[in-house]
Amino acid sequence: MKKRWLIATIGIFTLMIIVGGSYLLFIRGTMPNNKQHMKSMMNGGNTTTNQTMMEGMGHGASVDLKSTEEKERRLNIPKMLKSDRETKNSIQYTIVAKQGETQFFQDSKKTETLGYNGNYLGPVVELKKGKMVTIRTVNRLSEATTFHWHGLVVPSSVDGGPHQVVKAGETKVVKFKVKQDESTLWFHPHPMGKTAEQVYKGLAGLLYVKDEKTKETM
Ligand SMILES: [Cu+2]
Repeated sequence: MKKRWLIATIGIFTLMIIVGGSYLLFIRGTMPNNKQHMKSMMNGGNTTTNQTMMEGMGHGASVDLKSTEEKERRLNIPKMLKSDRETKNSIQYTIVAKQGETQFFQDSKKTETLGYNGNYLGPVVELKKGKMVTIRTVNRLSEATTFHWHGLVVPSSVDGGPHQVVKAGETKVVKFKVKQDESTLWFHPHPMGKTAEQVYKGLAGLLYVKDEKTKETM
């Protein structure tokens, strides 16, 4: 029981770091591009102060805001995952956990990362209340993983806890019905002793549950 809480706490902190980091990259990416805003900021104080302020908000790494890449960095908004097949009452997806490489800074070495259907992080998986969902989970990592649907109301037999291992190279199919109201959830691995590492290397994706009240804005 203690271990489960420990794993849950590590998972939540890791998510906070990923979300917080993305938000800071977003702030850094958009602010220098907003010339008017930037100009007024510069007029209101000296560059060093603003730069130090912005660096102080971040993760401590000193980044030269003058570099073009920093000025043009944009939040990497995850793509919607295309379904393999969709009918009125059912939808099918394929989610592949794989190794990849990501270059986080200009001139930096590429970092070994993990991702779902890509090099880093994962897509948005849209689910609709009342529909049967079939997900083909594919493990292309060199180690075991699981596919856990965090916050989704599903039977434990398909929830991808540490006991539902998908070995390296294996594919497993899970099926469940979406029974909850609209919500924003996420999916991530939950293997014994490896959850935190796999998540902070990039295995995390979004689940959007829609229902009849959901307002379509996209
Ligand atoms: Cu979780």
